[in-house]
Amino acid sequence: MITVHHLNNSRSQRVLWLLEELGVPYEIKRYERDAKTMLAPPELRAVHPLGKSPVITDGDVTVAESGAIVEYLVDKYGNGKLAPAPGTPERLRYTYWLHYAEGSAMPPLLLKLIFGFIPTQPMPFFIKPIARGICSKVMNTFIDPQLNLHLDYMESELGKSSWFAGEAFSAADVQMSFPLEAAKSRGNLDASRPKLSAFLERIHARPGYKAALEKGGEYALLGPPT
Ligand SMILES: N[C@@H](CCC(=O)N[C@@H](CS)C(=O)NCC(=O)O)C(=O)O
Repeated sequence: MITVHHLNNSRSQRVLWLLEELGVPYEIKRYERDAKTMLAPPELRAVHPLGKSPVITDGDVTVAESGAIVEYLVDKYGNGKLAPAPGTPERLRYTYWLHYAEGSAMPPLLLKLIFGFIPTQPMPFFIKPIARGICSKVMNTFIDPQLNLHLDYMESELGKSSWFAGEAFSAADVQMSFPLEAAKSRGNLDASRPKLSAFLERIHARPGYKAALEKGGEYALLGPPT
């Protein structure tokens, strides 16, 4: 039996969704973020040394890192589902988006989270305006322009085909859901990008997505922009 080590409000929601789409049974072991630091609890390090989510165990196999988990599950349990045939142009696009989601799209989104967080932290009163000034400069001159560059690119790519890898829904779309949901919740993705907005609406309407959400519990990335 596959166990998903599931951290609340995290990327492991995407793994639950993939398993629902594949129709593979699984169990969930739940972990709660520290309310102050937002870090995963130390027990997750007993499963994998980095203690990050997602991580799955399948018998005596442990797999961490979302992209690797997606590849493992689709290869082992997909029976040809959710991945374009090897050697096709769609397969190359599939591999590209599978890596792009964490390798290129997430870093500026993480920076946005951190640089938005710094000015809210306790610090001597005379430092606060300086910290706020530096963070807003980095946000305006680097982070938001980079995010817009990526969002424009993704918007134009979704103008070429219905889904990221081509005309068929694939696990690359599952992998791409997290950066797009994060971009929406961080205020960078709105109706001015209709293809990406429609993509989010389409995935959120899928029965597998809804079933995973019900099982996973709270997922703040679907809430109002923060
Ligand atoms: N690139 C990794 C990122 C893993 C990651 O940073 N996960 C976050 C949750 S979305 C986490 O575990 N945060 C809590 C912590 O760092 O302690 C992946 O896709 O698996």
